[in-house]
Amino acid sequence: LFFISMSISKAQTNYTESEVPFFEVPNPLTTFKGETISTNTAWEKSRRPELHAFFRENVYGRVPENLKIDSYNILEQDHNALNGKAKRTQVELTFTKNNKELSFTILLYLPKHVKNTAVFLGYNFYGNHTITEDESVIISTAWTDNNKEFGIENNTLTAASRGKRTNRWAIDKIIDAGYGLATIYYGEVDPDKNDFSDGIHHLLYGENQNQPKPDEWGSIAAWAWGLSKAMDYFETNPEIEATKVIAFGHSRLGKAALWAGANDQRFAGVISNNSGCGGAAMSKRKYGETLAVINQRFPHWFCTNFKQYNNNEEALVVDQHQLLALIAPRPLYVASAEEDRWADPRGEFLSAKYASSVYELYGKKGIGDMEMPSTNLPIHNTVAYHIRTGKHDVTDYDWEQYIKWANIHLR
Ligand code: GTR
Repeated sequence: LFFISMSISKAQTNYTESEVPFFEVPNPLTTFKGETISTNTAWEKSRRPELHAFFRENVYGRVPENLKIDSYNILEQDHNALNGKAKRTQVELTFTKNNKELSFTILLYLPKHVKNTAVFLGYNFYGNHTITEDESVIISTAWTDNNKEFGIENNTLTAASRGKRTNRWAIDKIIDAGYGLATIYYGEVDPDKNDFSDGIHHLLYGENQNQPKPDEWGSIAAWAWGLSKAMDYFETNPEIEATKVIAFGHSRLGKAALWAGANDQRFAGVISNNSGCGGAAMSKRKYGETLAVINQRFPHWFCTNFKQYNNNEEALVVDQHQLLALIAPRPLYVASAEEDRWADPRGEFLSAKYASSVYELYGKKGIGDMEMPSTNLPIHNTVAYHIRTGKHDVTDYDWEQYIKWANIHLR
């Protein structure tokens, strides 16, 4: 089924730059009523709120109620993890509402030689146990997609996939650089399927409600919510410098990280790794994945209201660079990969570029140039960007850049 739907969508996919339609880029600094914004105070008072509200009600969907952590429970802890250089904690957060319950587990590694640690926080796709060979990492019992490569059958995670994604998580580099790493299996917050009877959504339904209302959260907003709840926990943990937590995410989880950073200004920065359509890439370019395609294949990701823009990008009064602008003045890193045309690398770059006018209101350096930098030649301003060689993935090269950039802008 996957291949059939891929071939249908690929057939309609535009990968030719000269066929990108002409459109006017919605100006982050002009309000919906046409007023010009020229100070950061005016941005924060009028423009930022109206843009944020637009994305909340028409793109990702609003969170019906802000649940607090009911309890947190340290499931496991080891002061000599990763050959003695890190402290490992596995902490479970539990939420209850309407006699229903949801729990998810944060796997946290903190370098032993650093106090008040800055942390990279990001979801993983196939369970915390996939990101490391560390035998003590608990295997999630949450629903997962079947995957032959990872030996996943019956939608259940097993030890067969332990360590299968170590390539995407440069844990040693992160710890050696003095940062902590926190990760969560995204399926524990909301299983990634078009089914709203599970995950966090169903805890918050009103009477007779069985799916979110048109302006209420899809899965991306639910995942973003989970990152904020992890932040609630970090604020209670004295070993973590909660004012220095960077939300990180790859692909769909990069979309979630961006939305988390836009919603929750406690995040010190955001890294979008190959987030593409509905993430960093500009929708109006219709290059690679389009709104119609993403909303068809993943009807549960965005809110129902967003579907009115399928094959109708012209009607959008915003574009994704304005999502990025909501993160200003905090450091923002947008990363692309050369072969990842589906995610529209140029559209991701232009988004970072067009968000930069808002950063400049704060005296921060964004992306100055309209030309993309050469491959593997990163720009490490407050708004950072690189395009590396290779495919849709997270590599050591990516992490090396994130660490260098965090050293400049977070320390
Ligand atoms: C693709 C989807 C992309 C991206 C990716 C991923 O199938 O079309 O938008 O989110 O999945 O998350 O790996």
